[in-house]
Amino acid sequence: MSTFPKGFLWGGAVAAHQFEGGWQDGGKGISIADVMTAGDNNKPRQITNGIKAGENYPNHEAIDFYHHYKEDVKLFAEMGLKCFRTSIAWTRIFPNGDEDQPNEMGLQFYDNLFDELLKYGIEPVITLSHFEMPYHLVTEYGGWRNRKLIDFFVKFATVVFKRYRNKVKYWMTFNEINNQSGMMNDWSLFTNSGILKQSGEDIRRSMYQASHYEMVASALVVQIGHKINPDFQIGAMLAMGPAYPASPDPHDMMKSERAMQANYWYADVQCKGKYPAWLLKYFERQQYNLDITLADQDILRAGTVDYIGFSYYASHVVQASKNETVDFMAQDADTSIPNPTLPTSDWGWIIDPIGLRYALNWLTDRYDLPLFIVENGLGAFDTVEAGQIHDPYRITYLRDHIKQMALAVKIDGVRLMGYTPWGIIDLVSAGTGQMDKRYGLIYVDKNDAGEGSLHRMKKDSFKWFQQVIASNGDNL
Ligand code: P53
Repeated sequence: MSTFPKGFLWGGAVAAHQFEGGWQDGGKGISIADVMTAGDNNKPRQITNGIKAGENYPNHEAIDFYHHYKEDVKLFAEMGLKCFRTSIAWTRIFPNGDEDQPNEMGLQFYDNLFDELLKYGIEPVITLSHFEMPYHLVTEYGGWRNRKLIDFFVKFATVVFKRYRNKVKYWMTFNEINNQSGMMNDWSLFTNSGILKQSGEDIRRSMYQASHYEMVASALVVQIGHKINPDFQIGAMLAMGPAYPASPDPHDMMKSERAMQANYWYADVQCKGKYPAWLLKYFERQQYNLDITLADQDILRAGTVDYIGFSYYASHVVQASKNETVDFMAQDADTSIPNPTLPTSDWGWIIDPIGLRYALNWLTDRYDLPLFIVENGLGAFDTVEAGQIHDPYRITYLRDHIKQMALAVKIDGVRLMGYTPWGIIDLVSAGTGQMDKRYGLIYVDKNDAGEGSLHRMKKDSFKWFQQVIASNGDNL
């Protein structure tokens, strides 16, 4: 008997803005991803003030899935995928975000896509908001600083819940909602919340306020979704990267605990329906006076999620600085140090399969909910040799993580719903805007400069994953 339950959701994950392209097709509006330029390992992506001539905006065309979806879904079916995680581009449905009526052509596109998936028995798994909100909501409303965004998001979610109520069962509200917690860079506040720092702004306060509105919006749509279809499974979505203490020094241990609290309080709110005590104390000390009403608190309590979806790429090591204060916001990048016991990817991400088992245990202990690994994978350079792509490094990465996942299920009793490796097909990197940071099991001929035929090719990892799925994870 195999380790994984019957019906385990083996799949693949992407996000609309990173692979669809067709940025102006079918009445689509401009999203925040459409104003981000290409960067690389050393050069951050720029967020431009609108679309500027002569800039390279990699998400505009991406891999043009919009016009290749039939061919690509056929490949997913050949791989044996049981599910496919993508997002619905908000700007296809509400191009500016504040319209009264949805855009029928956008709705039709996702009908076509879901029908195509269901034709092969592939279950769609849908993220409502994955770093691609309407840009208009940034310029006109200040992004998620503004309470009005709750209404716009709820309207969008309600429209798609109703439209796809018989086609989609698995949903997630906000992708990696906790990315912004560390405010490591401008990127995470912009992609999560459509916030660009204004001069004189207390950006931490804005981050907490925006996060609060997002969690209220999330809790509202959980309730609305369950009314529309009681079978809906609506999850949170976290970026999970456990923090390890740099040494047995209790200061380091406390620091790593703080880092975890500061990163995962979103899950406290979304799973338990209320803010953790330490954070309320922090708000008080900071005299933030956030707009958190009693009605909001009722909504949060009534709108807890059905499961936790999460991404897992890497773990982190944190070190207490000298004269550590009692400030719980311990997420600044300079506290993160290398892990001498583990290798890293070409982009410097620590490779730590056991950390995945740790994450599965930690989340289960803390929230006792079903878990869904909705992103995991290796961003790497691939080379095409005589029409083939040999990617043993990617196979090793995925295999080692699946082994740990199996232990978590078999030995630890973790309730795991599925596993969807990130970037099942090569796509635009969210962090760097690159094409050459490849995650796919399917290769797409396109490079960082935007050149290439867009031709698709199976990598060695394609065949490997096909047999993993066919054996329900036994044949690794
Ligand atoms: P890229 C940072 C840390 C953890 C997850 O990332 C992250 C990021 C963003 O860099 O994002 C998730 O493309 C995200 C995806 C993204 C993927 O990880 O920067 O949900 O949209 O593509 C991989 O290599």
